[in-house]
Amino acid sequence: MKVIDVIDTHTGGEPTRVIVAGGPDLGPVTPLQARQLLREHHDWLRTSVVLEPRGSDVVVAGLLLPPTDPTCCAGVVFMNNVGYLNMCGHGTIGIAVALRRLGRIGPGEHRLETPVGVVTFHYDGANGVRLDNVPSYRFKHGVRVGDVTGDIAWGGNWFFLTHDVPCPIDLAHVPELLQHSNTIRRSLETLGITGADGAEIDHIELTGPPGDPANRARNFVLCPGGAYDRSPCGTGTSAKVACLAAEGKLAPGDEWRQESVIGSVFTASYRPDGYRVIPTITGTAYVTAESRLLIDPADPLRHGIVS
Ligand code: PYC
Repeated sequence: MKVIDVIDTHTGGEPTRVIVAGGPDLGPVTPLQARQLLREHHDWLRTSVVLEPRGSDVVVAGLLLPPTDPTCCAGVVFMNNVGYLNMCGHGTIGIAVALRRLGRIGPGEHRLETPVGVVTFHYDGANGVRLDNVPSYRFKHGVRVGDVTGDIAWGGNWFFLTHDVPCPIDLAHVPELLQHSNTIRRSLETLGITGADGAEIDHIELTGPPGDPANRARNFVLCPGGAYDRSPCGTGTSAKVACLAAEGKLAPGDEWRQESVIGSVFTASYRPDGYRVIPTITGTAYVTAESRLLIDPADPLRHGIVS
């Protein structure tokens, strides 16, 4: 029987399953190297942990790694139902509270290695995390995709962001929001519209008015595997503030309160970094379970329901 220890958390409703022990021995590798090794040789870990029957399409997992940079508290590789992410904002907030649960960090500043660079975060000792994300930027403005117009931006993942939304952004309209965002994603592919260096745009972010007037906007984010983000999406909110900065609609240090489709909130701001910005994202995460996953060699679905 193979045993994998996980800590489950949620950040604004979006789950992160933190893999603490039981993964393959990858040696002293960076998260970028680890991601390649996992993709090529150990994808069973992702499919077993994330896919049904143990997981679901919504789960993002984060494999904890020993840091290769001694100034970092850990390394991480994020993965979902279809593959591996570059960076994950809600996941980083979940990782922080899981590291606390493990007794590996206390309140204060910490650094975390990810496949797209080191991110720093401030942990408040309870559930609050303030994360300085990777440098983010608007790549293209006013891009026409079928019936909608939007921007392409990098926030640690590639996003197409648009205000052209055919219905209110709320839970009652999730089927229409999924259909609309999936249509945009397919059109981007068909039209050959990409991020920098031909990178696939695998996140679609729809923006509308907030439900709570204390907030600035509400979003709906389609993730690469077809699920929608229950949180306001850390990398998506980073892409959003990069676009607002490029338009001159948000000054450095000013606060942007971003609501998700379920009404959970991240607070964001940024500081300039040349042509890019460093977004700061603040949110809360809670531990929901500490579990031991068992992989029985006799189980034909031991590595998940893989399509
Ligand atoms: O919070 O960055 C994020 C994220 C990416 C995909 C799901 N959540």
